[in-house]
Amino acid sequence: MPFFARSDRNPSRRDFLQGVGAAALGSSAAAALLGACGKAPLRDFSGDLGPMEKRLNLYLWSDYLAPDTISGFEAEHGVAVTLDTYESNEELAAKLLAGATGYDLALPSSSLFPLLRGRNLIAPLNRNYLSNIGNLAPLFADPVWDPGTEYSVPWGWGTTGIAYRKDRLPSAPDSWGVFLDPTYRGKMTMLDDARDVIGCFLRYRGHSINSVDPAQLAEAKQDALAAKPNLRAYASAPVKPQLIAGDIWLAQMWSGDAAQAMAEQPEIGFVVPKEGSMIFADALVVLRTAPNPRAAHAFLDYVLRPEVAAAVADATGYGTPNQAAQSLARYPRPYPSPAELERLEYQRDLGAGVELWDRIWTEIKAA
Ligand code: SPD
Repeated sequence: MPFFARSDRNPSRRDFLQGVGAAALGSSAAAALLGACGKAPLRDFSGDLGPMEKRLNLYLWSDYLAPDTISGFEAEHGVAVTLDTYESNEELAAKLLAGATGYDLALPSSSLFPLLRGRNLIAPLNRNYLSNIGNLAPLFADPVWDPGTEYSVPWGWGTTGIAYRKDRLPSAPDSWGVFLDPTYRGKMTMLDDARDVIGCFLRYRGHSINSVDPAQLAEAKQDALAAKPNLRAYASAPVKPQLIAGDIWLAQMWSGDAAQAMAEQPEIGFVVPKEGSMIFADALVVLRTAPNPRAAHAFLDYVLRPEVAAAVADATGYGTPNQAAQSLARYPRPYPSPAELERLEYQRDLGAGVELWDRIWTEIKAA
């Protein structure tokens, strides 16, 4: 099955944040910067965007830029960039659904895209300002979540696997079942992400990571509950320093974040378990309330340049959707082969099943 290429679509996206609510709204440095919730007009950016604004406000996943991505853009365009970061799709969506304004660009994962689109939170791109959009690989120019890249510019892609300390384990872990084994109790973490935790236990039991079958989800929940006492925490980006220091030996992790840790600590390895795993893509979107749409489009066009995209891929360890960047990257990550794709599943919209997933995740976290 193709993974990023358009194959099937499920437009009946439900709010996967039901139940997350205001509790998920972390305080952010941007709070002071941002305007009153929900007061900004929903704009259309199809016409002339006028002169370049002096500011650009980004809201992105943490650790997802090259050191000079922002400074290079600022120097070239005379625009002052503000960067705020988040650690999960839930955090991003909760903030946007609560009506936060002031941001120009955000970087959701493809699995979140239908919700943002369905809620009219993101605007179609104005291609008159995107001279470099043709640099995208065909696989990403017409992706399943956004046919024709009408609303999004793919940024990076990766897989979910297990990062581990080679110097602490006798051999590489090869199964999601390692988290059920108390041998490494207290030395393991899993991602603070429902799709990844429940998804991996679904795969462990031979099911799809996108299953909404109540019986299969009940099985995955039991596994997650059985694994929980063995875990130090559910943690995403913050676990990297602990893995590098040797305080954590096994961590469910996204491939790029694992590559960043491996660059600092050669005793770290990364595997995709034999049962298979998930593959994801993250893509930049322009928010309907963007106060600086011209600068937002200029940034999109800037990061679509091969050399800028290659630097991002090298710095973050994630694959680049930019075909022109592949030959420039120092550490190119080839797109998965058909054989690899048989073990990887693209995270899809859960439809109405999102309510059950959300309830199960809430119960796992509360246990
Ligand atoms: N540090 C950047 C992390 C990006 C991870 N995005 C993938 C989310 C998959 N659920």
